[in-house]
Amino acid sequence: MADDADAREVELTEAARRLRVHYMTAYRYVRTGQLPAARRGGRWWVTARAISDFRSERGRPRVASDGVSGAGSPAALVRRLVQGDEGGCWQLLQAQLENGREPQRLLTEGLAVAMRRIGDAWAAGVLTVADEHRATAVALRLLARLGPMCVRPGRPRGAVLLACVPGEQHSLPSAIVAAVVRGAGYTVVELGADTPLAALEETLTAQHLVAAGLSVGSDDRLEACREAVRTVRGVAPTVPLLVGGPAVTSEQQARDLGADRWAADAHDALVVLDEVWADRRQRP
Ligand code: B12
Repeated sequence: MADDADAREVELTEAARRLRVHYMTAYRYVRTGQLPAARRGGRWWVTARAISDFRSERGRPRVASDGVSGAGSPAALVRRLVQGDEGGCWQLLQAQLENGREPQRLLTEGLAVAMRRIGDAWAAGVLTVADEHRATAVALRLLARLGPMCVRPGRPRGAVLLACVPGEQHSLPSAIVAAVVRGAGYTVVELGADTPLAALEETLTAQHLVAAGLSVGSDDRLEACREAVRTVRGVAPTVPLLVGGPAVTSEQQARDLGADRWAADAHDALVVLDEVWADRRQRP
């Protein structure tokens, strides 16, 4: 009886509710190996036992909650990003690489976490828009260094379009997705920040795609996202469409925007793309 109840699985959204944390926090626990979960049907599943174990172990530190431990805590990275100190940032990241940390992880659990903290500090009025711009400029150069290191052996997997919706200036989130997806063998057609609808149409007609992805950074761009989704559907109705970004925090929200799939971060985007790719290969 007790074993059955322990083994019963719930979706990660429900696990987050039971742990009283945001979905993205629970997701990061999964990603950093703190909360065991299984992926099925594009969703994460957690056993009741794993949730209660997590709760009871919560007091005992295992790894830093953001997955970055040892040399180069996010606080140090945040400080150097805001100072515009690229050399200092690279020193921290290089120490992590020498510690055996994967470049993909440094992007999604190092740089991304540091940038999110900068966002929280901006929202709290501690940092300015200028600080955000300075940090992003350095982060993009660090991405240019780490990106090529993300390449893993394997066969080429077709082309994926990635674009920020019209008016969207948050370029780093989708640039990180592009680096990780490119590293996994996909050809990424990366259109970057503020992609006009006409450029989307032109690329969709010119390119045979495995999938397309739209990135949205803030709520004021969600309407532009709906319009971009309509444009993609109009030109390439059979191309699977993913939506993600700081302003899209759930599968349901992505589907409400008209997309087929959502992913919380670059790793999840790769899992979803591999599912889409495998699915398309099976269809005649
Ligand atoms: C730097 C920054 C800026 C810079 C951008 C500079 C640049 N060239 O990129 C500037 C100063 C321009 C800016 C402007 C604004 N910003 Co700003 N910005 C940020 C900040 C601090 C970092 C962005 C970043 O790089 N994030 C880190 C990356 C890596 O994000 P990530 O979510 O981990 O990315 C992963 C996933 O989202 C996913 N993903 C991303 N794209 C895609 C696409 C697909 C298809 C898929 C499947 C997955 C996927 O994978 C990524 C990698 O793992 C964020 C803080 C934050 N939490 O992100 C605020 C933030 C995004 N900004 C915010 C806001 C409100 C604004 C402004 C509206 C402020 C204003 N009033 O002017 C404007 C809007 C501008 C616009 N829409 O274009 C809010 C958004 C809140 C909301 N939901 O609306 C945030 C969250 C800050 C906060 N805490 O409130 N910003």
